[in-house]
Amino acid sequence: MTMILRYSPTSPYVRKISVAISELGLSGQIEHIATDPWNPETDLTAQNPLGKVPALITDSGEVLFDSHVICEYLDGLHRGPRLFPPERTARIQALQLEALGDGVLDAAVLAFIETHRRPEAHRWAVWVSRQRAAIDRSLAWLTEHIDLLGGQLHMGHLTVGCALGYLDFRLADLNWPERYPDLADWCREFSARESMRETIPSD
Ligand SMILES: N[C@@H](CCC(=O)N[C@@H](CS)C(=O)NCC(=O)O)C(=O)O
Repeated sequence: MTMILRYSPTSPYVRKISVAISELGLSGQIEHIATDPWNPETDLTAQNPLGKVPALITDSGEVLFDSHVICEYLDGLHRGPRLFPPERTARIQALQLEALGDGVLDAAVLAFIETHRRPEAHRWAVWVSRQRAAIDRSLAWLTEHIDLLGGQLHMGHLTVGCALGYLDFRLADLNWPERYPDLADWCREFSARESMRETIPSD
């Protein structure tokens, strides 16, 4: 069985998939197609109407997006412990943490685009501050709920790990590890996983 992952190497949402693939032992079943979603000529839009990566083409030709849906699909293809726990309370906790990690990523991507991609004359400082404030509140929330980051690996842990990694990659000036040392300790330990080490983003 071979699936195709349309990816960009710096996308943190793609990193979620790559970490999941590694953790689930599915690496041998995935072919990769590098895709620049910002290229106006891209054929990605024919497969994902949103024009975003990641997109996964299953072995039956079905196209799946976004990162949550793809991970849930991959989680149904193996026999090991689930990234999406079946038991209700554990599942809601995992989904909640995944939503928080995705929200941090959304805010970080918006702030990065506003600061580095938008023409200078059109940049809106209030918008950037709003995104950075959302990130800060989320890191404070994670620190208050640090216990949720323990236990059996699930999708929430994986997404928070990718989100914190993206902050280091794109918003290093936030200096978040200094301000949230408990979270930084967790992140250091989590980032030592093989799946995280083999997916470190670079330009
Ligand atoms: N919610 C989506 C977000 C995907 C996303 O925003 N991907 C970015 C790359 S980091 C993208 O393709 N952006 C192109 C665009 O917004 O047009 C997911 O979880 O997969």
